[in-house]
Amino acid sequence: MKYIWIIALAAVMACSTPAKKAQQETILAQEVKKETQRTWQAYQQYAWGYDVLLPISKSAENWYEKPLYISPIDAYSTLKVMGLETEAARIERYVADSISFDKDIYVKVFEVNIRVLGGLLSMYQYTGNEKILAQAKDFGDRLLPAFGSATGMPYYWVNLKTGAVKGDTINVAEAGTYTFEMGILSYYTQNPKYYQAAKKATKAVFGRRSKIGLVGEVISVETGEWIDKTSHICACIDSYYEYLYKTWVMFGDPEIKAIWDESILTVNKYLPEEKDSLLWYGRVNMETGVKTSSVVTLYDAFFPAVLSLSGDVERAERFQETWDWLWNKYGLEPMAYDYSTDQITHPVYDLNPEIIESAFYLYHFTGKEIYRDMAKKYWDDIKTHCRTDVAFTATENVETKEKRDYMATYFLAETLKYFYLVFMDNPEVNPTDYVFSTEAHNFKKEGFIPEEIKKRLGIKANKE
Ligand code: DMJ
Repeated sequence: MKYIWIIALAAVMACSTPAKKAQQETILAQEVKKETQRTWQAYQQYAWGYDVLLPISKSAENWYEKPLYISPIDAYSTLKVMGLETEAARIERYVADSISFDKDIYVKVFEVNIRVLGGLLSMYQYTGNEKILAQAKDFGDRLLPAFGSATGMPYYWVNLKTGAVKGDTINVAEAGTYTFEMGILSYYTQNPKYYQAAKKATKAVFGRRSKIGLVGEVISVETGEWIDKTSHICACIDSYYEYLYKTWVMFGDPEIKAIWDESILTVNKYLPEEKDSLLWYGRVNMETGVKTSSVVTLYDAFFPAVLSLSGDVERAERFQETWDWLWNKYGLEPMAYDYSTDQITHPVYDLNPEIIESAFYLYHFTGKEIYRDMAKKYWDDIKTHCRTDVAFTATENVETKEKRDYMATYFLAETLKYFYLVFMDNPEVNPTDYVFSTEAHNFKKEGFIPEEIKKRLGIKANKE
């Protein structure tokens, strides 16, 4: 009798904890991987040691007077996700043994935080190589002087060698997109100072919200005065919102959650606008909530991903429909578009990932094939219009499809990664088990122990 009970109990347990389905590469995922290998080969052949590949002239470019190796550091996690071990190992060796950030150059704090620091941290997550952590810590320490302003918001530029800063006017994305990378750095180094500096910057933005709860676009880091009071979710603010939610998911900081809760309500109250049955998020004055413009940017397509992650799948699906409509209108997405006049206001497409990222999240959370079909269409269009004989390149104009000689570092870090993942069956790396940085560096939640997070990041429980 006892045995029957044990067998029955085992059967119930087996049913309640179904085994995870094994991941599998579909034919499309294999194609994306092959294209990634081809593109990576081009970087190695024409641009190794430089920041960026120029795929048409088959040459290379640095962002500053000296290289920061941005493409390989940014690309590393994509190569790992695809199982391209030899390629990834070469980057690891290079970063561990051959590079130094002790360079007398001013760098853009926001851009190098998401690309270089984020890339180094994901490299450490994958390798456990202490030399990589030392590089990440060194780089984070070189960024920290930027946060020494009167408000706690970072200066636009910091000199990696001297710690000198300049640029006291920044946009909100540049002020508040640090808690994720700096939080991970605090976790790995067991020193809260990085997270605390980043959180202070985020709180400095939120603390200056208007009476109706909106933030503007551009702010002075020294006085905290708003220089541009336009509120939106477009480029220049976008990732501020993204990091509020992702910081909560990753670290469970209740203070950041409270900021997200209040912000998302306000955003959804003042910004949405329906036109011809499509849902848009426009621009309004932060103090009055009155609409000032209907120009949107392709960056805004990050929002369905964040909405679906936060549980608002219905709104996410509606907003993704809008971006899908715009993509299909031109066969690629324009950088900026006015939905009232139906005019492109900036025609370039720089191989950006956002719409693919959102298709991936929505496919994951809804299981609806339409999202994979969307991604397939984007992939076909990018292959048709942006593929070169060695890699992929930006488009000068989405109407003429004229090419431009530049492959942004996020194409390897984000765009190709999201294509690969949306085409995978049951990907191991998915938005339930991992949190993706704004640059798509994927961190496994399991690797961060809640009690340790609190200690290492200095997170206090909410006051009741
Ligand atoms: C990426 O560098 C990051 O996602 C950033 O937050 C904004 N978008 C670009 C790519 O479009």
